[in-house]
Amino acid sequence: MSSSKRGAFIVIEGLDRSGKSTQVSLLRDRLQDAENAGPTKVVMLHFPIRTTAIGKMIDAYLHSESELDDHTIHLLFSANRWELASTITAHLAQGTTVLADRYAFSGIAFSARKGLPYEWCRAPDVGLPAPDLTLFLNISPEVAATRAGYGLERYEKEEVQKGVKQVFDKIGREMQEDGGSEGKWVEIDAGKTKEEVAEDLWKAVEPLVNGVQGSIGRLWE
Ligand code: NYM
Ligand code: MG
Repeated sequence: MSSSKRGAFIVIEGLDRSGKSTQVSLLRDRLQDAENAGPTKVVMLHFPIRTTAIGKMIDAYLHSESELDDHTIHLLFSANRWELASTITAHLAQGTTVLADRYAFSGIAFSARKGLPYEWCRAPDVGLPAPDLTLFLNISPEVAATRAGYGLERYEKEEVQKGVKQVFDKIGREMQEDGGSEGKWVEIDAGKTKEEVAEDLWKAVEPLVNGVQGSIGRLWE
């Protein structure tokens, strides 16, 4: 990698049971032994990061061990990203690829679904390191529900996922129209087989494997 390049920041988004976690792991492995590039250094983050003090509060909420006001939990999810922001930036500057399983887009989608204003939901994430590429694993809530059953976490219900999908679709439309500081948004058909989805993801990611030019963007600035 030439010294003028930095690592790429790649985000994978999608509904629960869209195959995200599987695909993120496959993608990490593939990035690590990308042939032409030589081994790529990759760091994988899964938001929410449940090990920090804030992450533990989020985890308790998701397991319904605590009740929190909708605004409060929204801000905690955002704070959980901000506590990793400088780590992300440092990795990118060192030429490491950062692969995130969920990011600010999940934050907006899951909270706006509850009726919180869209702009209010977006505001706390303004200025976070912006992904170069966001891959949205597109699956209908109906198909997702037929996959091995939902877990016991809050939000893992078909009617919730339907609302979340509507907000994700709005985010996708805006990102595709705008093409601004928040990087590229690419939809991947996640209803295909695991292998086909992995192949489609790889096609989108491969151009970034050798790093990217230019400084790190800031979300919605
Ligand atoms: N979630 C995740 C939010 O509601 N807001 C956020 O900002 C993020 C990052 O947490 N149902 C929700 C989406 C999921 C849940 O995520 C846990 P996962 O990827 O299932 O561990
Ligand atoms: Mg989940």
